[in-house]
Amino acid sequence: MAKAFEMKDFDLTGKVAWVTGASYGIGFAIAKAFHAAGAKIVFNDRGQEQLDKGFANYKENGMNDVHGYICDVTKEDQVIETVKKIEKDVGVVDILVNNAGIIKRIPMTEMSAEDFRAVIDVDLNAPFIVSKAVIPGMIKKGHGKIINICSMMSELGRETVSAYAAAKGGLKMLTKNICSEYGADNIQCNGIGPGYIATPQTAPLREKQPDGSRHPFDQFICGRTPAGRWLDPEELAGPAVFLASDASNAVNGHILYVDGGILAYIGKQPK
Ligand code: NAP
Ligand code: GCO
Repeated sequence: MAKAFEMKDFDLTGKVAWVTGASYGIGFAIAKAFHAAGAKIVFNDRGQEQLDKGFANYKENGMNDVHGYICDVTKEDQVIETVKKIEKDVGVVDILVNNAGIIKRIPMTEMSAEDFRAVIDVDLNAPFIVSKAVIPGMIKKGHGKIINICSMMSELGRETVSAYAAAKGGLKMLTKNICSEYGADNIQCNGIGPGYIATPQTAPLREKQPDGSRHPFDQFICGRTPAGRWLDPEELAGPAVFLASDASNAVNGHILYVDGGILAYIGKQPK
């Protein structure tokens, strides 16, 4: 018989949480929320300059106790080395968020195989590499939480994002497979599927036009979102804390779409 629910089931105190690529954007917002919930925060970036910018962002938000490492998540040797450093400096990873990601918006017939592979490498191969590196520690510890940052493109396609959609569709299935393979080790692997979030990654889609008008894509997305607006990275915080906490121990292999209703909505009817 499971124990009775308590609010402390949402508490992350004492947990070691690694959010990949969390110097800014969605990863940063999730790391901030985990910190507020009591977790020890680990983040990484590809170079010292980016890492220092990340530390400055955390410091600006009163987070002086985060741990940061230089690690390109596509490089397995760097990832293995980083896990060793985390385990020595902070502790065995309890919560992993595979957040680091890129997008290249190029019409498919104009996209080079190299560009396609580069997106798959960060958005799909890296979550495999990093999850593979942290799962043994989670098994030894007897529990673990993996959260993969999926996308609307885990379910839908659109022009110019073939590589990204292929990666995020694959990430949805990798999530379900980790659930299937390691659920017996008390590891829960779920996804968060953000809608359209105002971060540097989507800045080009919100840029003002030369005549000062709104970007056509900006208008399009607001028409596809019931609330008629872009979402803020902070709006992913609560769902992420839920999936990282004991409150979700019976949730596994699920993609939680935090999209303001985009996937449920045919779109605003033209006036
Ligand atoms: P972002 O602002 O572009 O931030 C991406 C982060 O990933 C950056 O910190 C970046 O670091 C890091 N990164 C990229 N490649 C890396 C690598 N090889 N090794 C280590 N770190 C790497 O993106 P975002 O909007 O916050 O998105 C974060 C995640 O959410 C991505 O997986 C994205 O696909 C997904 N997502 C975004 C949206 C959205 O609307 N924004 C919606 C759904 C899903 P550098 O500074 O070094 O590049
Ligand atoms: C795009 C956007 C999207 C968002 C996100 C939607 O070009 O369509 O970048 O892909 O980043 O993934 O969930």
